[in-house]
Amino acid sequence: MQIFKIRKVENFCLLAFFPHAIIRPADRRFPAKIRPVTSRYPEPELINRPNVWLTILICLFSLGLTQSPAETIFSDDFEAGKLKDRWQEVNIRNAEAGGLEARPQYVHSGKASLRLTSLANNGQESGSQVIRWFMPGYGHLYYRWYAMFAEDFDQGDLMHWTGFRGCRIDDRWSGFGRAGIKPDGTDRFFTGLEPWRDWGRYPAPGALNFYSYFPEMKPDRDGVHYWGNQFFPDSAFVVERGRWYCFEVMLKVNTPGQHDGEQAFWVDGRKLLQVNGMRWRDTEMLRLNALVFGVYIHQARRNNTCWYDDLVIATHYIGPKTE
Ligand SMILES: [Ca+2]
Repeated sequence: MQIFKIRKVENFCLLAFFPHAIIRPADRRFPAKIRPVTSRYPEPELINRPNVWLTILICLFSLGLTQSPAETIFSDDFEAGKLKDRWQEVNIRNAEAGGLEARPQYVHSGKASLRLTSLANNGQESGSQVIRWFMPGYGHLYYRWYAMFAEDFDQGDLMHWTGFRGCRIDDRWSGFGRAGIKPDGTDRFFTGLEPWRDWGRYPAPGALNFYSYFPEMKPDRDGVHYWGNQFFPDSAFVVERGRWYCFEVMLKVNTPGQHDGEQAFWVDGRKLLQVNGMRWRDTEMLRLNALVFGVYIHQARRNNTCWYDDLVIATHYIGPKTE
């Protein structure tokens, strides 16, 4: 059974971490189009009625009949090529703020990892992030990765880390931005795995929890803002600095109209939290289709670094590396 809390968050703005959520140029949108059948290949009448096919496809997705058996949809061990070859957004301001890491003590396997640093910014927000989409999206996914926080990591109080996002299948940016606003069931959902210091109760980086946006989330005490609602294991898991962990997160979307969505996370192969009964969405137009790796700190007074390696995103449980 999870402990459910509402985080009181002041004076922060995710929009700065996701600048493209503010400026949404037309070329970043990918409207779903139904390609008309050409006269070159005459088709039966049914095929000339794309709404019928669309309805059938949506029904199949609803019934889970199109879910492939077990599929790895993306992986990155950060060994080859450039980050931009595999991540559609690389929001790393300069070399100091992150990139591929080759120093062996900061690599989990092979010869390279990903380093992300939140640069000191006079107590103002600061972050580095990479984003990978998998459009149009999935209904049930896991992502497994290794990560290590620097020995001197100390975010102060508030930060954001990694997260799955649900965007509309016709707008891959719909899941970004709008911090403090409750999703309406058709625009977005989000769940981050994050360390939480609870205002100094836990040593940096803090205790792991889900930080989630969904249509039934609870408001802040001011009754106006909706900051991410937090889900904790029964026993707090406080992340240690300077060592690698294997993390894994599962998210299952709900059937529209039902509370059958889920989320769960594991550390080093041990399941620490399972949350059932989630209503993430009210339409099939909203699916699980983006992953963000990032280090974002609300009041950045110093540099804070985290390393990532051996990421796999799959339709099945992955677990720690065995070789
Ligand atoms: Ca590697």
